[in-house]
Amino acid sequence: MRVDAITLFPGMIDSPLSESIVGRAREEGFLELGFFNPRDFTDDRHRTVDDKPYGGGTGMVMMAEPVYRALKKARKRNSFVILLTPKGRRFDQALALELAKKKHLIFICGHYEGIDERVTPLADMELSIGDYVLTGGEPAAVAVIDAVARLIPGVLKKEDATVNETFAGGLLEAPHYTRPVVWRGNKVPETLLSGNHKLIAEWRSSRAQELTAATIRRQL
Ligand code: 6GU
Repeated sequence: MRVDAITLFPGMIDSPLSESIVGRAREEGFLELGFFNPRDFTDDRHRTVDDKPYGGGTGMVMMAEPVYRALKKARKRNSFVILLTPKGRRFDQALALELAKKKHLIFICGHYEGIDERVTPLADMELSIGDYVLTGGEPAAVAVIDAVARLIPGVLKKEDATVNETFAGGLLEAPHYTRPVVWRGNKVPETLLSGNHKLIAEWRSSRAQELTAATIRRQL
C-alpha cells in the first residue's frame, strides 16, 4: 500500500512510523510512505502557508492554494483522500479494515486553527480520532496509518494475524502474562500454567467476553 501525507511537519509522522512494526513494514516494502509539504508549493519569498482568518479571531488558518497544489501532485487515479479534522467521522477498527483495502491513501493534515474550508470538498472523507483537540492532524494520521498498516497482509506474523481476526469479531483479547510465574506476590492464573490447551482456549474466550462487556459498559 502507498500512503502520502500532506503536512507542514512531516517529521511528526515520519519519525514515529519509523520505529517498531510499521518501521519494519516500510523497510520490507509493505508500506510506502511519502510526504508533500505545502510550503514547497508556495511562490512568495517567505513561502507563506497561513494567514489571518477573515472575520477576525485568534490564530492562523492554512491557505487553500498550497494544500491544493500539494494534493494535485500527490494524487493518482486510485487515491482515497482523507482530511483529518476533529469534526470528522470517528475512526474505529471497522474503518481501519475498510481503509486497509485501498491502494493509495492521502492524508491532509491541518495545523494551527485548521485549513481554509474550501479545501474540504477535495477530500473523500473527513476523519477524527476522538473527541478532543490536537495541535494538528499529524498525531491523528500516525494513529490511523498505524492501525491500517498492521492489517496489510504480511505485516504481522501469522500468529498475530489470527488475533486480529478476533478483534475484528468485536472482542478484546484476554490478558497476557509472561515470566516470572510469581511477580511481586502476584501469580499468573493457574489455567495458563496447566498445559491443557482446550482449557486455556476456554479461559481466554471467557475472559475476552467479560473484558469486552465491561469495556462497552464503561463507554455507555
Ligand atoms: Cl484528526 N485533528 C485534530 N486537530 N484534532 C483531533 C483530531 C484530528 N482527531 C481528534 N482530535
